[in-house]
Amino acid sequence: AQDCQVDNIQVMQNFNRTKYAGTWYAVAKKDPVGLFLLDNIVAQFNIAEDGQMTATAEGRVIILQQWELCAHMFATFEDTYDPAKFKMKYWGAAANLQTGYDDHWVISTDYDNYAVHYACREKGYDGTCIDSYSFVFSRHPTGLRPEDQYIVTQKKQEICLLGKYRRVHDSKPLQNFCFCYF
Ligand code: DAO
Repeated sequence: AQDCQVDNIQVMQNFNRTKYAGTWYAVAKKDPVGLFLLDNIVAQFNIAEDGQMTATAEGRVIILQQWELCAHMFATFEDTYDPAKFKMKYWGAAANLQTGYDDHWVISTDYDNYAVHYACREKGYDGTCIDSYSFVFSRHPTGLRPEDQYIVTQKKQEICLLGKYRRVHDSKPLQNFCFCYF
């Protein structure tokens, strides 16, 4: 059983950022307080020659309570003592989009099919997370393969977020909404 202490969350062992690079489609998301990215979320991770990780991402957002648009986001990652734990600075291509500085932890990935991401924005006095968000990513725009469901469900449970995700890949066909492709 897990104690839900943020400090005790197990992340990916021997994380290899080069194998993680490339395109990931979000298939499920646990939202933070002040939800931003709704669905049709695609992230592209890049590793520079000096090893620095950056990302671009796009997704459907609603700004000013009514305007639906495709947000184009940028992120740079700072390394920490753990190769699977980064600090992520992010901002939007347009001024009305969200900016921030979040954790970006890779909980589990096989690099070729699935990845489970986690970010805790605020820890409570008891050490558990009171404002987290998490993406389940797939390499495939069609979603997770059935054989990856078990490990993903197990990881959701380990980070104490089982049952808190919504599906985000099929609310609108990817090809029809965000056409600002990489
Ligand atoms: O959608 O409510 C939310 C939180 C996510 C904000 C961060 C999005 C921009 C950076 C994406 C990089 C890859 C995950």
